Amino acid sequence: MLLASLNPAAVAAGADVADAVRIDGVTWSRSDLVGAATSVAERVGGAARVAVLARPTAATVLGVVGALIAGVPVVPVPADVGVAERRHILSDSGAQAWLGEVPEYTDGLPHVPVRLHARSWHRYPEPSPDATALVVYTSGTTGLPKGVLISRRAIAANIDMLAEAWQWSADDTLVHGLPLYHVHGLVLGLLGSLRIGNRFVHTGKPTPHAYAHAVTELGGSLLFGVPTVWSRVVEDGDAARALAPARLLVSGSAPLPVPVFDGLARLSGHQAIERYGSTESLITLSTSAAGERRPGWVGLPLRGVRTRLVGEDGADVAHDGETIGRLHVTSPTLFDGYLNRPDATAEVLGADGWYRTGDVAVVDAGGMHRIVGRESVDLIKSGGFRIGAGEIETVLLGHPGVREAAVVGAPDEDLGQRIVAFVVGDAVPDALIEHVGQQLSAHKRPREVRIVDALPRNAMGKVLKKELQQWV
Ligand code: MLC
Ligand code: AMP
Repeated sequence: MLLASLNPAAVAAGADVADAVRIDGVTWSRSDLVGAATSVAERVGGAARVAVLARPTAATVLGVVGALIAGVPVVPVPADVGVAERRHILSDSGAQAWLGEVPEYTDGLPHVPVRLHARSWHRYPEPSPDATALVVYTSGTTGLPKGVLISRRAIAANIDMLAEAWQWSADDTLVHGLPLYHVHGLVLGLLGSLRIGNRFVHTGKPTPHAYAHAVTELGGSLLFGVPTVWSRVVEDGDAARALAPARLLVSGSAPLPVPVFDGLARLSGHQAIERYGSTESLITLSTSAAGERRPGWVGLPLRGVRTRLVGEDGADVAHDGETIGRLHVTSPTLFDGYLNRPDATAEVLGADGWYRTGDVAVVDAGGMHRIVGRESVDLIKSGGFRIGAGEIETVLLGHPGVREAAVVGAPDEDLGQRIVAFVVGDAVPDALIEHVGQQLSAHKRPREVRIVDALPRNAMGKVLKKELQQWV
């Protein structure tokens, strides 16, 4: 069973926990969560797919868990989504209803509210492990985000692999304040907790104070964050020291800077676990609770994962800790393709079952991996969010005051990278930032728009992004 701790028979037999899930001021016991989510399942059963506006609320938890109990794939929609992105996600995914919170614009879809106090004790058969659990939209270098088909089998396998690596057990209290529309917060954080049976605390925003409070007041033991979260914890100092009683601090979704790793170790006494993955592959590499944690390195393949480092000529490169190659992975956790996009799927997922991650890495003789960067400058990671330069450029070009646009990721101490747009035209920068937020998501807004006379281009007319990065 995917959400093993929610097995109704076991819960009815007494396997209950009074504070299984805490989110947005609501605390669910495990039996209340089973009863309420099953009542949601009864209302969506038979739907092909449902959209959930994934704000960090109890309604989102019920919507996701209820749909999973009924075997209905969930399309998590970013909490801060804009018009164009929302329309694309709804039409591309074929979602038949909004489940959970009422979005501001329903785009003509029916809305199925969830009732926090309703209960049902109906028993649903466990859906096939091959069935799609989630369709998570994620950015490519160009175009609108693609729907990644994630099976129930992949999620279950990933959580079990991580449980082994991190000695993650029902005794843990997992804490995070990350979005519930991406793998990190949703799959690992929420679904992981409901599979393992540990207590789950969502802090709302992942502020240093909230993390410290969750450890000191709620017994938080296993803490998840993107590097921006950990860097802000270190900046705070007191918050970092307050994390000392925790068991494990885990960082992922973007590179954890070495000074942040060192700062956490100095202040909290914890060497953070670093793990690496993607929406398409789930988490494939990690350091472990019992093994070496090396700043700047993301660890070893999890059980069942194999990796290859491929050189320019297509041959494997040496595992000498220095030679850089393209990272390919194969794993029981890989996605089942991009929804409606066999072309895009074939570009990254070979018939041989290897996923071309788009990241470049080195591996040392002991199998430890270091992520060196991405193959494409057009995939930006900002605050742990994956953002395509192309989708922002397309939206900018849709503004009447923009003739040409090019977007780059500039190095940023807090966010890893920050989005900077170079524009030829007569638009006002703030209006363009606002325009992107309205069309895409708030977190895809450029931090900075620079109006320039011309973009640097090569003889073929292609924008020289590497050169633009020097202009920042
Ligand atoms: C942001 N702001 C802007 C702006 N961008 N204002 C004007 N113009 C812009 N361009 C505003 C925000 O709205 C906010 O306002 C304030 O500035 C601070 O914004 P911020 O710097 O972005 O910080 P914050 O909102 O606190 O967000 C930081 C963060 C967030 C770390 C909480 O980036 C985050 O949740 N990241 C997690 C992403 C994630 O989960 N990725 C996992 C992908 S899965 P105000 O008013 O709100 O303060 C994956 C697989 C794997 O990668 O391996 O895990
Ligand atoms: P996403 O699809 O949002 O899941 O983003 C996946 C990408 O995030 C990966 O392909 C990497 O580029 C990056 N990433 C995730 N974890 C790490 C990490 N620990 N170190 C470096 N990059 C990471």
